[in-house]
Amino acid sequence: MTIKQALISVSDKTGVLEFAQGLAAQGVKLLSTGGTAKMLRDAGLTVTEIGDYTGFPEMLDGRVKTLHPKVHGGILARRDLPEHLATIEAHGIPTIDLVCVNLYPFAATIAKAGVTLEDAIENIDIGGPAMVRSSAKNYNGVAIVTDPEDYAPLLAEMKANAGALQLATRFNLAKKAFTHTARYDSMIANWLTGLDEGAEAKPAEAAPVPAIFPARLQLAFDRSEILRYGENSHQQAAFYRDTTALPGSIANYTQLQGKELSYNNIADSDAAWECVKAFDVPACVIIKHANPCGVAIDGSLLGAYEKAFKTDSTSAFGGIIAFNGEVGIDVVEAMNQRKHFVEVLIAPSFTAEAKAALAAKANLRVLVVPLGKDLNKLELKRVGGGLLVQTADDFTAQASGLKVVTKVQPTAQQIEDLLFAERVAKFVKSNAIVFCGGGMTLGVGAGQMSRVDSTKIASIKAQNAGLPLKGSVVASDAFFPFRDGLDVLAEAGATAVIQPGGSMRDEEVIAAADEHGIAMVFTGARHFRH
Ligand code: 93A
Repeated sequence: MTIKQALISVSDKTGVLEFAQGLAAQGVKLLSTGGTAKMLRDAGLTVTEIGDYTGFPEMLDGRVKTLHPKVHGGILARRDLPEHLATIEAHGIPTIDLVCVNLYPFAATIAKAGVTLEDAIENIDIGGPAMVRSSAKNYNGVAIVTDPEDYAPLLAEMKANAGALQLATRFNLAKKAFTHTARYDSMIANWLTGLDEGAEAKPAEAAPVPAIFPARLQLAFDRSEILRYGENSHQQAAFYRDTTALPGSIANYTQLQGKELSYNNIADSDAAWECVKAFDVPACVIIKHANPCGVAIDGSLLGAYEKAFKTDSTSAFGGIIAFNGEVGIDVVEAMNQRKHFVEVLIAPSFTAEAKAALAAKANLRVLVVPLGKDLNKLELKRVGGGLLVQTADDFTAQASGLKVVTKVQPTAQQIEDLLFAERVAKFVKSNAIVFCGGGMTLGVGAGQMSRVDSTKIASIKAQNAGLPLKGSVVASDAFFPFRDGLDVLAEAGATAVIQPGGSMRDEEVIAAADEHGIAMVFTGARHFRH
């Protein structure tokens, strides 16, 4: 389809002059609205102003410029229907083959401090989206250009095709165009929804909601990657990267080697990475199905790995492993020695020697992610018809904030172990019970519907791993609703417990701890993780 006549009407004038010059050079006639026409004409191009074209001047302060049958007839007439072509001819309406539009800057307007409602309303584009939608609907006969990034490639395609654009190109442009207007309208709807009823120019910021939850949730997940499949092979999946994420987040991984990352790999890598970053001494985290099955700290990464592996060597098989420091050859050799099959290995860096040794395992996915916190991270969960949004759980218990509630006081060593256990429990799916000792997890009970079952499972797993629980400490992600859980962990050999407290039966639970001679501390903060 050869482009003979184009209508250009843009608020963001970036690159439009070069585009118009390119079109003119290929013999395209140019139509344009006031501001755009002036700019092009000042640069020496021949442009017909839209008012001269329609025979109606732009009116009502520009509210009506292109809303005219001569414009929309020229865009919407089906080129494949002789009746349509006869109709426009009878009315003296030439076809318009390319429409280049971007809209009034509503986003920039509402972002201004002290924006008035009137200002915002005037920046709601009506004629622009009408042309974008008309053109996109009729992509069979019209090319709709809404993104300045497309200017150069389109000119190149026309040049290579005697002034024509392919159907596939026009179809892709139409998809982009509808996305453009859909986003624009949602932005307007969201902003207006955030205003009080009948409000006089009250910016959304004034609404009584925390600053992190503006009336309009502005998310920027642009760079998407199509994944082979989702959690299961019959599910389609993609990975959208948050363009505002800080470098320390998992999305900023560099893959050194190995197979393509899967949906589950990315989810588990995130869990491993967020957990290992919680420690400021050498640490190792092994994740299976989003839960830690081994976490340890030590004087060295090798020591941390050996300890983390011991927690649950069966589950560690096929796990995702993260380290919070540079991985050396010693760690790689230890993994190789015990033939530890790993899905993904993550660290902020690897020594040259370690990299060389890992290269021998071509399938092993190795990721480098810089250390660093992902501040202001929002957590999103899709539910039927909506999105649940919350800030990340950024509470970490500190020794100074612990409240001892039992007769027995915890020792300094127990406090250290309890704080370690609490950090791990935060990353275990609820109900979470984590037995720890000597800077490592001894038994992890995860994802059970009852806390007492989680406690039993954690203790059984420790027994299976041959790890004695005598003298161990326990973290619980939420309070014990009854004393039964406490009885189980005391029986297993635990001597100190960390939990948020706050149960109606706290007294009963404290009495049980005293009965067993256990030290118990309250943190005041729960770590549910679903
Ligand atoms: O005020 S409008 O809603 N009514 C119209 O008829 C109309 N036609 C084009 N806005 C309209 N436009 C918009 O004007 C375009 O979407 C573009 O953003 C802007 C370009 O105006 P100018 O060329 O005068 O800078």
